[in-house]
Amino acid sequence: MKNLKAVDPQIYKLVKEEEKRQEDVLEMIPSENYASKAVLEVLGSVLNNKYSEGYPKKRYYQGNTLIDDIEILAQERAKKLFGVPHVNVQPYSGSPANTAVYFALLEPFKSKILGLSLAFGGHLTHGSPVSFSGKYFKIIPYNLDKNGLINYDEVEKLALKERPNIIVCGATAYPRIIDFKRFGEIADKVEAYLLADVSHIAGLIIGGTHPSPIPYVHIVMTTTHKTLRGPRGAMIMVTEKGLKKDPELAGKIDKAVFPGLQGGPHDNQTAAIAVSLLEASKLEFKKYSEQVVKNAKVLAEELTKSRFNLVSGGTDNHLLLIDLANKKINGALAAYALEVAGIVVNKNAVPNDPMPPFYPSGIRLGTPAITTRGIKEKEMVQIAKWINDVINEISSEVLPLDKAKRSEFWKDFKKRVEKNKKLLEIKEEVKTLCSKFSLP
Ligand code: DSN
Repeated sequence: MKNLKAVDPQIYKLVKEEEKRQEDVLEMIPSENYASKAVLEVLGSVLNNKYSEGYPKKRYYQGNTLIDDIEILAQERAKKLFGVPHVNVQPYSGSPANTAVYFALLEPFKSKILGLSLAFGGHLTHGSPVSFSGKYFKIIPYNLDKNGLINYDEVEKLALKERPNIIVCGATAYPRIIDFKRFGEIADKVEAYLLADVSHIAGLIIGGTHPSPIPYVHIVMTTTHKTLRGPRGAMIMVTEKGLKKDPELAGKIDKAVFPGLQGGPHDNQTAAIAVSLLEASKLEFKKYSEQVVKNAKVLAEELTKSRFNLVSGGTDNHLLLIDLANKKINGALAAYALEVAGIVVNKNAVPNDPMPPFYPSGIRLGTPAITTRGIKEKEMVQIAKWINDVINEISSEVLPLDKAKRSEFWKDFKKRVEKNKKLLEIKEEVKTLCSKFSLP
């Protein structure tokens, strides 16, 4: 990055520091990953410079012959890999992609969306009242049962009662296999469109470690940067079943993305999606996907041995959701202390969480990024031990229930944690482990 260094030393320095941070810590936020050098190269290429409103062979600007080839390659690779007849690779990211699906199929202030509520692991765009999805459409949220599992009978009852126009299946914090077939039957019964948001598990679906929704749903949306390990971005896929229900579906989706919602696609992002789809078609990616799940299962077993309370009792995929109530530690405090020790996770609400979203009772952690580094079961045992040690180390810390006292407490807590000897020792051990597993 010699040019960046010369032009903007401040940004250069920050990027280099971030590179070092990413090298030295265990990135365990389950939605994060490390894209390959090839993906990063094409993101930083001259493709950034082009405008190409429209779709291949139907552009509003000149000079797009090569961009057409790139977008067609991305489309063809996605179609082959997922087994779908139509794909749109232009959405800037997951939220705009879900927005486009709703705009294509629903009427504002009238249509109903049945989706997993945010507090139980759904995404903001699945109908949270604080997002456009909850403001512009009528929301029918479903929750998880007391074991932290989707209760398909309850979803069906709700669907029969409310007759939603669209049902969204998919989550951001659900550690178990999603029964897409069952969702398909429910949607068919009430004649609703069924959208699978597989952003978290797309890489597992490609790798064969999570069942595919394709035969059962009408539309599949995925971001491209989580388990799929590509650039930031998203794709909307229309299935055979979708085209059978609505022969106009592909056109409606495309029109909703452009010109409905977006302007010119980010062509460097499109090319990077194409590259990551090629990478995901290789045997190594299948092995990667299997290792992601193996690592998560070992972590779940080891943490359970240390009396961590895993929502749903374990994991089938890449992530774990831990309710820390029995450890008497708030999720926000735990996430902060873990970061000081070099283990980066996120605080997260747990089902029926009595605490507010900024100070939730749990943490969410996952294995996609550390598995990309080459970390395997043996290291997972050590990582579980470190997590347990960190939580034990802060076990006397109690977040004040009185809101007014919280900011003072936070300041002191941070100071205490940042100079905690044990945490700083773990940080060094984590760094040593990380030095043996280089980034792509
Ligand atoms: N921010 C993503 C996640 O962490 O799951 C969802 O968009």
